[in-house]
Amino acid sequence: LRARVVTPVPVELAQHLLVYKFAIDELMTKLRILSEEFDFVHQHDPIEHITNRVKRPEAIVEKLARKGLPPEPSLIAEHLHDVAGVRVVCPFVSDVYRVEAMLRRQHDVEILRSKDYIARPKPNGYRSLHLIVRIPVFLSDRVEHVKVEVQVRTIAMDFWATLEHKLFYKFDDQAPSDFLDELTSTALIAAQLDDRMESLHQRVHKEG
Ligand code: 0O2
Repeated sequence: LRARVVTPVPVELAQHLLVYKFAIDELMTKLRILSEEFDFVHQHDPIEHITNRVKRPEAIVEKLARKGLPPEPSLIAEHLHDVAGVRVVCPFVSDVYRVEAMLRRQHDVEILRSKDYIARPKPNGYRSLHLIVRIPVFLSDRVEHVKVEVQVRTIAMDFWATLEHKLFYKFDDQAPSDFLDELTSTALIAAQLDDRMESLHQRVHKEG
């Protein structure tokens, strides 16, 4: 078992995190509307499912410490991009870019950063589209512009990333190289599966 380092969390930090939950709520509503409306118009839902999480306060304090920063709530907005996280799982690769395009068209969603690990997978084979977006959250006395990390990926990418995370974690970052090679080769299989499913999807659209 991994030894857990217990990190003290200031009370103000927990309170500060509420606005990240609201940002997730806003974005979830936007994504649900896009999913339902696109399905209604095109008889195809580009979103299979969506999950979300607010980073645990302990993990925030640890990440700030890794960057050499104290656990000050005022430092979070500038230095951490993934306090609020939304993961959108799509049936096909074309849907990943469709979801991105639909988000880009929303005037109140600013896309601050985009990393395309599908076009350029990580060396271990990890694929996903990562967006850092900023959306307004209307509070009782002010508007806050809050960052959310959005990971958009296919079912196959999600399957691989979820299992890779589980398997890698067991080795405490010290996995043997043949194990890592095998994991990377399974990522290629997932990518081939996505390509073949995409071809079938295109065929259904042409012939259907
Ligand atoms: P968790 O628990 O998912 O939050 P930054 O966060 O911006 O400082 P970086 O390196 O720019 O760091 O982030 P990156 O690589 O764009 O995205 C980090 C997140 O992507 C990770 O969050 C994972 O969710 C996911 N991810 C990136 N690489 C891999 C990978 O090789 N395997 C798996 N399974 N997931 C990956 P966290 O913070 O690690 O964890």
